[in-house]
Amino acid sequence: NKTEQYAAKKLDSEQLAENIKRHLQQSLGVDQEEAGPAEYWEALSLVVRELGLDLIRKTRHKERDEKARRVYYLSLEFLVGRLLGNNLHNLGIYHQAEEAMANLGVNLTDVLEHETDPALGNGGLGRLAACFMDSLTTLDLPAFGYGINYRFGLFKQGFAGGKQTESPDAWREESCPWGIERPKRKQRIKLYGRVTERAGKAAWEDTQEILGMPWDVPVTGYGTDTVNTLRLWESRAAEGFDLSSFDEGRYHESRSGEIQAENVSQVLYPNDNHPAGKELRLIQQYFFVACSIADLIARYKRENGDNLDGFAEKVAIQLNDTHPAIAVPELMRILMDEEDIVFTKALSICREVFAYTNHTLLPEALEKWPQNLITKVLPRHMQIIHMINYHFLHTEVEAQWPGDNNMKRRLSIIEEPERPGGQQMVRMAYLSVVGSHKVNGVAALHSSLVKSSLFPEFNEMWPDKLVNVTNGVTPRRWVDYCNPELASLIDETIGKDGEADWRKDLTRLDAINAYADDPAFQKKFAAIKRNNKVRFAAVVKELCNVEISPDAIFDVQIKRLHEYKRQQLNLLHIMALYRRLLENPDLDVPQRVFIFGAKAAPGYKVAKTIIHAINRVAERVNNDRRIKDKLKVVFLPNYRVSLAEKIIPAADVSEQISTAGFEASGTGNMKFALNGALTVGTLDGANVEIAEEVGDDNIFIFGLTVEEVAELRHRGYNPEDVYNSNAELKAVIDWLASGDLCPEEPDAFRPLVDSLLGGDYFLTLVDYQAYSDAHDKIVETWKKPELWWKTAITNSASMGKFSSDRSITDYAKTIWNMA
Ligand code: 26Y
Repeated sequence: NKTEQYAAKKLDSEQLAENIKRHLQQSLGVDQEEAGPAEYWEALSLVVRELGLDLIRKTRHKERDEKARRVYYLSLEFLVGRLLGNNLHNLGIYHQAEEAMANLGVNLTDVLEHETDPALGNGGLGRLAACFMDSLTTLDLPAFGYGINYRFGLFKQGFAGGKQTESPDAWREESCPWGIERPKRKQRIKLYGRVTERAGKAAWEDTQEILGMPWDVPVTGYGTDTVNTLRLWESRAAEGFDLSSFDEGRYHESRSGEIQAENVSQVLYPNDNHPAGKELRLIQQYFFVACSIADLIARYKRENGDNLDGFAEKVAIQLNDTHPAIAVPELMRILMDEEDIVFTKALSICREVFAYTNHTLLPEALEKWPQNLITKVLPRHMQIIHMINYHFLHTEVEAQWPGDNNMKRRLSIIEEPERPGGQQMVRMAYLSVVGSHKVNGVAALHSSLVKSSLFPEFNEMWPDKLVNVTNGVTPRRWVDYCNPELASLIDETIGKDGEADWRKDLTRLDAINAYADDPAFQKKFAAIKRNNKVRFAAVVKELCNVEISPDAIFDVQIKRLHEYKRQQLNLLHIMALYRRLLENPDLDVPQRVFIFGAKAAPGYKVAKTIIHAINRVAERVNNDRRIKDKLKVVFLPNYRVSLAEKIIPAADVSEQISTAGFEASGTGNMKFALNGALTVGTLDGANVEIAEEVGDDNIFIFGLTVEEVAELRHRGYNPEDVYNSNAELKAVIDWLASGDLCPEEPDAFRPLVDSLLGGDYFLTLVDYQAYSDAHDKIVETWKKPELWWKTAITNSASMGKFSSDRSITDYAKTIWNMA
């Protein structure tokens, strides 16, 4: 059977040790005696990279022979996390590597901690792309990921007086053995310039050019020899770039603001769900899209010859949100201007090739670019967008709603200004829908809202276009690698060989449900959770200098800071718990620790205020002896993938408390439940499906539903009414507003208080009491350990659906036509 045969597994610890020593000496130039954990990390990474590159080559040969369709996943973000440990696990040589290191006198766990965690993404969307690459490879699907090799990843977060500080994340400075440059595959792309007509054809001229240098990262899968490529582009100045514009005296006013080539791949925009609308961001999008499309066309031609007739059969391109949507006019441009294919045929090729995933319904997160900006940076693309729009409106919309100009205006890819003097805007989501054959949401509820609220007219025009693919997470990183004790317990209980391996078929976990009531199994499961909590408590001590007891309930909310995710609801409730304890210090309640991790977009004022407030409350609560350690609050700085790997296995309670209708899916919710945490959550995103899988008794659902939210908004809602009718809520808001928590800046929390009392768009106050009641139920359950562990085990055992392998299989079947 295949899982036993794959190549890397044949390496034993002695061979590994030899290879490590060879790289120490020959690649790093250090003697064994001089080497510390950092050098060992690099040497072992080079060994694994060697293996990876060898397998990439073999994968490429195999794919060339099989001539199957390939999927190209285009994403501005790949939040891959640390790679060494995960690759060792996937390749099946973790234990050999551990032994090899031990024989060399070093501890592998220490070595792994020396890897800088690449933060090439903001949050959920970027992490999903990384889980998908893992699954594509594990499932042996021919795939490339295309993105940007940012020099600076997401900023590093610190706290000063409880406020967020940001510093640059120069993650490659240390050394990054994963990527290898491929100068042979570099691309040259154009920007700016103008379009003229030559012999009846469009010519894009007077352009500036930049180079894209590909940087390949091997992506391993579990139990397979397949290794795919994550190809990240780095921008470079094309030689002559500056000189030629100087010579021609083209450095006049309108061009003086232009960017330097190297700037393009310099920094990841730190906004999650809120576009900055900057020219450089548009250039980033076009840069990586143009490099990727040129690269995949060149590959197609190498393998299939110059005729593009069979292109759509061999190529599937998935757009990770609208960020790479400029790929639609880019492929059109190449097909029409360079391959002489007529417009209608080019459009039908595009539609067969592209599919678009929507990750958000937040109106402010939907990308729109000023038409003038696109005209300036990509003049030919703007023309093509107009051609697509004209065809769409006057042929397709006209056929569906003859003579309905209002409908044409509503569905136009170009949004007309509401006020005179306003700008025309290009709606990137509409461009993506019109240019694709399938559009998917990321959880059942979200996808139904995409149909009913976001794109109802498109759904009427093209009833089969809008579909659902529920998100998933890779069980390799999110159990096997981050929670090895749990992984072994599962192996011991249900077997791990071949078919039985839950790492490859997560639905196998269902067999664990038979043990949910078993006292012996419960004991083992609880012991593992406790070990994880002990280890995590040491991390908290080191990072926050706060002592937390592993016997307390660890209640965790980790995700980007956003008002719709409602960290403020969690905060208000903690403040109330503290007050309850002050009123009655002998209250018979279990110890609780509330744990936060979250970065706020640097320009998002209210989000930053929430961080500041949580930190100030934490400081007060943690230093108050009157409450006898019954309550602790910690906010871990610089939340990132490698911290998530330590937090999630140690969590008892998972906070998934977004306003219903706003969290498209969530993926942290899946990771927590998989690792045996109980969810307190709203009926939002994938929480709905998690509740279906675990059963209503095994999850703490509270709060308004999507329908109730709509109804309340329709009726009209005054937050002051809730504030005045709930004494506890009123007291904590007054406390926040009083300045008591931040005497040197008494108005510090005003923006938060104003957001709550002046509109409360995310209905935090409305859901407060239900949330508090849900927490009371959590405490009741905690007081009955057999019930608690039964519930926790049921959660773990019922997460089979949420493997990213299932998600990718769904994509392959319903969207990529590959399975
Ligand atoms: C336009 C730009 C500013 C922008 C940048 C990043 C817009 C959105 C984003 C990121 C969105 C995102 O991460 N969305 C999340 O995607 C996850 C994966 O599908 C979902 O689980 C999660 O609910 C959703 O918020």
